[in-house]
Amino acid sequence: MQTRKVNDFPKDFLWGASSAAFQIEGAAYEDGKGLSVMDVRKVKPEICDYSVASDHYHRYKEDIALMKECGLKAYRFSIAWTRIFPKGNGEVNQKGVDFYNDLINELIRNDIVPIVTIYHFEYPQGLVDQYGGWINRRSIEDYVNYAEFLFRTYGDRVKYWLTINEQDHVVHMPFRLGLTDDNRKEKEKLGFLANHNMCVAAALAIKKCHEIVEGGKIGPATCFEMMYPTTNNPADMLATMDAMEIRNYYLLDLNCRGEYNGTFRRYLEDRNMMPEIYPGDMEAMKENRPDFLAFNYYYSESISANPLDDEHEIGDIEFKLLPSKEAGIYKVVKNENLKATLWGWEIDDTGLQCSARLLYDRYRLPLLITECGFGNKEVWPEEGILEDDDRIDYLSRHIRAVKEAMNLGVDFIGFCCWSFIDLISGHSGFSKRYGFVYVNRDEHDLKDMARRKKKSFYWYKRVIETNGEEL
Ligand code: BGP
Repeated sequence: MQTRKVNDFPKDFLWGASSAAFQIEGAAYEDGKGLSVMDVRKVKPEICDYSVASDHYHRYKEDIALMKECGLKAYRFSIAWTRIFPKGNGEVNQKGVDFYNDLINELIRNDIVPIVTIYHFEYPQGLVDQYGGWINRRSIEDYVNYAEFLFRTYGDRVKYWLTINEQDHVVHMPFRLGLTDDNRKEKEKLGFLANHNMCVAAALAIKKCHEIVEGGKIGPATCFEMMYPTTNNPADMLATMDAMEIRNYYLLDLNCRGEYNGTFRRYLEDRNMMPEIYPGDMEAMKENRPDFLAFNYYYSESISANPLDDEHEIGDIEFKLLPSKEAGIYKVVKNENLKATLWGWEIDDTGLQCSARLLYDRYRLPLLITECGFGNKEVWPEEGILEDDDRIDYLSRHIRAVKEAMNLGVDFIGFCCWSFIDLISGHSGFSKRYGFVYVNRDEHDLKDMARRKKKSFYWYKRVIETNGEEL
């Protein structure tokens, strides 16, 4: 809806940026850190591994000084579970504990609010080796103990906590559970078992946070893919509603309402994928509601009906990393109205406004954008600075979408761009950059790792200075 006036951002809006430990820190084998599933994952030879990343572990002070210069109000980062508990449980690694104490103190000294993700993809390989990881009930206790340790150690200074990053992606990507990539159909079933255990674990961590951290706020950080019916054929609308339930809302309904919604329950039962629910599981979720809902938003999807045919039966799924086609339910198709990034992610700021309004309508929780950004191939020019106008355009539109959603009553806490400095992409190594600050390294040539401010750095600084007036 267009209105005569669009309200300003509130004064305490958290202008921030995001990262994840394994993508930024490096020092993967230093100071007692244990191995995570990301460390042991075999990457394609043309792509770098996570061992050095952006070397933030050694250069965090320099990076925080740049954040301060840019005017960041908040920094969302994750704690590497295996720096704290190298095997996932048992002995604590003091050097890891010290690192995050130093990082948090440095942020606070620079007036930057720390927002901490407890677990961002890097599940301890030790727990997979001990008992299979998330697919075993024992995982619940180990996650809760780890979270409790963080609350007791850092909770005096960290007031914003995120339980699990993109649990929905973990569910559908076996390697993130420490499982092999073969037999994806069977892995879907295990994924939903892991999902249940993660939901119980997150709910119990919320309880602990509320008990331990004075003034603490905690919520999930999900990935929300806005979905549109491709045509006005009612069958496409139905397919879109189904896809939204089984790809987006299934998890948030568990996290925020403590329920398996009707469509999702039927979906799981029909495919013999319903996990066993133990006494107290659903109560734990119902009784421990998050304080806010964080979400990562990059693109939208166009959905068409996908009726069963002679070649496909119920349960047949095709993946493009995530499920992209399910027989008898839906398929993702190209949206002819949108441009896309080099990786085919369709750029859609309107989709962000739609997502925010749908989420706020359904859960009535304050929202926080924990990731939003534009990945690109970039080379620092011989003269001048890198002019990343596409990134500026992308972010400017998406921030405006948040402003417009707020104008219509949606409650937002802040906006964290992905990312502040260049870091390793989840699937495309160092060739897909997201930062306001260029890190001088290539896929395999580490060069000098110097930090260089791109044009977007100055743009974001101005956005923050004007509290979103100048976009
Ligand atoms: C999200 C993850 C991040 C980050 C981002 C960009 O799914 O939470 O860790 O990687 O996506 O994705 P990519 O790096 O694949 O472009």
